[in-house]
Amino acid sequence: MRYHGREVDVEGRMRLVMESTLTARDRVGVQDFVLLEKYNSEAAFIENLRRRFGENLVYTYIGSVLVSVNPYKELEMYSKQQMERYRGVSFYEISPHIYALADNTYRAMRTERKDQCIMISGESGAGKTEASKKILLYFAVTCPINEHMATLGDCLLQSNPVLEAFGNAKTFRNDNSSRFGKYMDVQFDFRGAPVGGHILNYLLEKSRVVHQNQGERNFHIFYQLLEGGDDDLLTTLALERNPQSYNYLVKGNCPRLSSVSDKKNWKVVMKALSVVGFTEEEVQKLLDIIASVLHLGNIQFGEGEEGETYITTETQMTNLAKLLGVDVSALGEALTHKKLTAKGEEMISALNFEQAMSTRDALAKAVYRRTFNWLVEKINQSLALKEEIYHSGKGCTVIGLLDIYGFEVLQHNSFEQFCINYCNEKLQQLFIELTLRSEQEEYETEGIAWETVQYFDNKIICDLIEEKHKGIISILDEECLRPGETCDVSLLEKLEDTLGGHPHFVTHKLANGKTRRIMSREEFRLLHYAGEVNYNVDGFLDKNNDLLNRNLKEVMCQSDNQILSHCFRRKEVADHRRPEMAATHFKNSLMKLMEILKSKEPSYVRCIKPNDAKQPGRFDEVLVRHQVKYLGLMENLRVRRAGFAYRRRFEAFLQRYKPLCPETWPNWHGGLADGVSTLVNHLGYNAEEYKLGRSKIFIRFPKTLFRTEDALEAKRPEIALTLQTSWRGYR
Ligand code: AOV
Ligand code: MG
Repeated sequence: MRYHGREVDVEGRMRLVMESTLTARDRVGVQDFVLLEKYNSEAAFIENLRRRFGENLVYTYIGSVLVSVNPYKELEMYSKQQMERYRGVSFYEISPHIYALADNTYRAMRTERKDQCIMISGESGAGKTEASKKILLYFAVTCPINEHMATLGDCLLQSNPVLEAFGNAKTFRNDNSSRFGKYMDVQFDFRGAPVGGHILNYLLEKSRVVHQNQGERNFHIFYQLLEGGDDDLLTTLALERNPQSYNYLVKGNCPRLSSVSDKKNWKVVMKALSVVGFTEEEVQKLLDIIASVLHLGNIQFGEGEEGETYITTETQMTNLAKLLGVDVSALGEALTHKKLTAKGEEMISALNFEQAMSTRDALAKAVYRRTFNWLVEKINQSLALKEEIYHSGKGCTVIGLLDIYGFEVLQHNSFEQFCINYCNEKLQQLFIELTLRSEQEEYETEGIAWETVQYFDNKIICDLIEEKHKGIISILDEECLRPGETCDVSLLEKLEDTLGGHPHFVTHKLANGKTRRIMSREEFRLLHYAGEVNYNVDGFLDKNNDLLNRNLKEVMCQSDNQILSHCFRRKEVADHRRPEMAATHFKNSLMKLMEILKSKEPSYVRCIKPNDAKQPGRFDEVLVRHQVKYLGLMENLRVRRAGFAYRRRFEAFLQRYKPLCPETWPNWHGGLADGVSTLVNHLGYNAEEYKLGRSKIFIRFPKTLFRTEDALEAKRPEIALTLQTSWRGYR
């Protein structure tokens, strides 16, 4: 924030701002909400966001948290020159930027030698993935290079187009929506050069492979292949160019996007695959699989007189088996029959029409999901830290980047949205825990009495979902395991019995025995931190069970496509234990993720979506207010301001203001705390205005600091030289 040509930051540091670095445009509103005069007013908060958004100033701080509003247009602020501008400059010295956050995190890692993580959150389409890419680009461009890993930066960057092609899709909310969660570690050597990377991926939304809602699309790669692949390639894969010829691509009725060129992206992805280290053969095998999924969707069944099913599309079957690298008759058999083991004996039973259709879809989903996991594994091999660096004894430090799928409410919400929104609850919970905790800890270590800020703690919703025995996931698992007839509706009844009356759980049943008309009998509603969502239980049990018939697995593990034989292992077929259910597996992987994040020093980017139309220049206040509310930004601000807006280490404070007191000028020879005390007494601070902690002075009101700055300004001619050295020297 600017004050008489100086900038004051939240840490209580104050420094001169070169007039040339901040233009008049940069000064629109306040660039740190902490400096809002009416910091308690949501209206003032939103007005500040709006004004800055109007000037394309899409970034604003709340202390060290970066708030970002999606501009929905390319801004000229991400150039290499801009990166240079932010390099090594203190956080608050120039206008807020994602590069400033990246740079600050990087330097904190280097100077404190502590692992960092950057958590990016916000609802679907708010700009998380774009933010994470910009951070990665910043590291790739500005960090030194380790000569043993000269191409690592490229690999890190090029992993993105690959993962996006296979893991992103157009949804109602976002034309490039991440349909998987991603946590990426970037490892740096002792000189700060990136030397390795590792990606953890979370629950790909595989149901999209076989079904898309109206106006949505399947994963990008399918359309890219059909648009961009040359004629020879398509002939080898026995594909037609028109996406509408494929059952798995027609449901959303959205073959093309105005915002995306599938043809151009095809080239980008093919190039990226080679940069990341995929061999030509691997790419060929990968495309065989992608094509096979399309063929699989076109396999049709007929029904015999006795209810048995048979395959009616023989040409497709032949193409399919060839691409999957499996025996055509074995595959046909496995798509129409099920192998059961009862009392130690194997039995074969014919599938009816419905069962055959869902078996076919289950295979498509399994093949796609496993191939996606293989992709991530492959990328990880390319990014892996070289042994010699690992063992060089000088230890690496890490910056983790978390970019997950954002909170989403669709017209029809199912198991996938339930998992996605649960994941967002967990992340919000961590934000609350860490922002409040770290603030509280600072007051505690400094011995300062702290005023509690009231906030909504979403732990109650996390518990509702994940608590042992009585949480939704536990009940879901129980229903999946219960012998006898279970169905999605019986699940809903069980949920009602156990959770009816919970303040965040609602169904059509009212407490007085009447029914709530506006809700269907197949839905339950969760009152999430970010809004209400109705989930339709249809398909919950199947999706959670996530089973693939054993005879299909047997066929697949004999594939001569190396990727598939890697994805379907013989030992899995031999293992008769029941694998973890999908939701529980997800829950456990999220728990691990939370531990990883907690072990690192966190920074936050809070992304806001300005409108639902995906359009530039539109700032929908109602929508923004809702996000400001549920992201807890006002509370975040209040916590930052609770009592003390600024804090500053004794030595820095003394160094800067010592010219204002004859006893401390030019040098103070006593203890630091005494020096600061002498100085503020001389300046006439009253007890209300400040507190001395153990190593820092805490100043309650901005005006106190402004007054002191004014005094310094008045003395400036005398002390110009000292000043310059003091602010430059400080970090
Ligand atoms: P998300 O990651 O938060 O949604 P994205 O990062 O994919 O959202 O952003 C959605 C779209 O908004 C992008 O495709 C861009 O068109 C635009 N956009 C976002 N940030 C910027 C920016 N800084 N500059 C220009 N355009 C931007 V999801 O993955 O759906 O939760 O699951
Ligand atoms: Mg995303």
